[in-house]
Amino acid sequence: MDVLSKLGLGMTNSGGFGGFSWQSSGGEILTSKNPATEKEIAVIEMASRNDYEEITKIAHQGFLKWREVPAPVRGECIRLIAQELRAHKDLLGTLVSIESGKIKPEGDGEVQEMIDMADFAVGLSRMLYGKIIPSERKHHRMLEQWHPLGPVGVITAFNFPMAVWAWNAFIAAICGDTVIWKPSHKVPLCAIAVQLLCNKVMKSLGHDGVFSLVVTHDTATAEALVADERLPLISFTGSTRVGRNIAGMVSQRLGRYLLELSGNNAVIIDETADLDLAIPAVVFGAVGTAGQRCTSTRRLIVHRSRYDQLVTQLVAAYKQIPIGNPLDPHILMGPLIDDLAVQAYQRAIEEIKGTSGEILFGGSVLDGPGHFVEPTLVYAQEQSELIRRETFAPILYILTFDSIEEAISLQNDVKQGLSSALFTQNLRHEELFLSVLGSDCGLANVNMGTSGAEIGGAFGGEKETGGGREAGSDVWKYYMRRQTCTINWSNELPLAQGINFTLPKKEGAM
Ligand code: UN1
Repeated sequence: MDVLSKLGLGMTNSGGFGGFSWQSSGGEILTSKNPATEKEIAVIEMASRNDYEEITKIAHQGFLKWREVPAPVRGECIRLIAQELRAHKDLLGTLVSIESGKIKPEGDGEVQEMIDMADFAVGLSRMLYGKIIPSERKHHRMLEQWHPLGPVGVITAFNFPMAVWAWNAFIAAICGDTVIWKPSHKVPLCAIAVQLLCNKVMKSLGHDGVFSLVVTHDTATAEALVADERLPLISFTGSTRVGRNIAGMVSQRLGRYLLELSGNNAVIIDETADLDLAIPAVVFGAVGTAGQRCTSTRRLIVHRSRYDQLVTQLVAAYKQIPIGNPLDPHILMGPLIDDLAVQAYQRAIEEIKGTSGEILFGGSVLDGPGHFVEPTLVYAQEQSELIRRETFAPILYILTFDSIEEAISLQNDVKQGLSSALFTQNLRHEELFLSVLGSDCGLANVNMGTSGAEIGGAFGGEKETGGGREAGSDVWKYYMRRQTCTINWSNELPLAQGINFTLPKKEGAM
């Protein structure tokens, strides 16, 4: 395929990459398939357990050198990587589309997210500030400084096959860490293409072992990575179920973890909301990426007085959503990732039919080839167990409310806490929603949807979403170790807290 060869991929690829060379020693074969056609794209030789060992050694040796490269020089490497990403944006966006089923503008958007992240990291490479803290002791200086952490394990999900790695990897790299990436085995080619591109730049600059890759669907190898004491930080994006296991394994060795897990995001539409803003935001949030973002809108909490108007407009909008080949510029919704995802969608639909839920639109699996389903609207009388679970599919549950307090309480009454949004023109509602009495999520938006966050903010959520933060703001601190230093430049040894600890004078001493 043209796109593959232009990105340096073949029909057979190695899934283990450490330093500048492929490490795969003829492991098991993984087939990458296009979810829109179910046709094979290419095959990958997965990294074996031995390959993993080799790769981790390289990443560790790489770290010992990379940590000594000045941070702004590390930033310059990322700036040059961003140039390559810009030059290959169209090709990479197409590959995202082919392998993950995202529509092409979203595929391109994902590459843009990597570029934005790289630009952010370049600036940050000159701003890894420590603090000078006033010491209580005379002629003492106290300061905080930040050191690189080590090789970092980054485990990513299929739905953002490139960007989420960049959130972690570019920040980790400017912090002086090296990175071992275990991508979802559902989208290995995206990971291999990005590795090739980044390491081409790193090789030209002579920095070996900064970005490594381990493609595997072998649980034992993945667990070896999570349990590996050589990796002080494990960053994981995926389900709460798997995240819980990872947290357990990493805590066991007193390592550090950064989790970005399931979401169950709601949009509240109050009695004053501007529906011209709300409708497109809700449709993008619920239908974009075929409902397979952790930030996808899954619940719509609407004031009773706006329900009829809203549902009429939403159903009209849903009827117009073109579903099909994600590379076709007219298409707005592509396929689900695989058959398992279709089955999860079907199970949820069956459960709705068996309860008080009413399907207002959609609810069917479309004929193959490809894992296509209809975007689905469901009226729900109450927030049932089903609605409280995250189903990674384009199903939107609509609930009604009478007071803003009730709406906020419904929105918070789930175990997940990633993203939330309120559409209103009422200042009091807006302030309440953003106050301590308001949304309990990591992301809270007003007059815009739940998905499509910018990279500059810290991204992540509370409760079962895992508590981690990735991408912008000050999340770089996760990827470094903090050191508090106190320097005494006096001729005395005063103790903190005014403790007097005077040694008895030696006998006979003057
Ligand atoms: C995810 O689905 O794991 O805010 C990440 C968004 C994207 C990132 C989603 N920027 O929707």
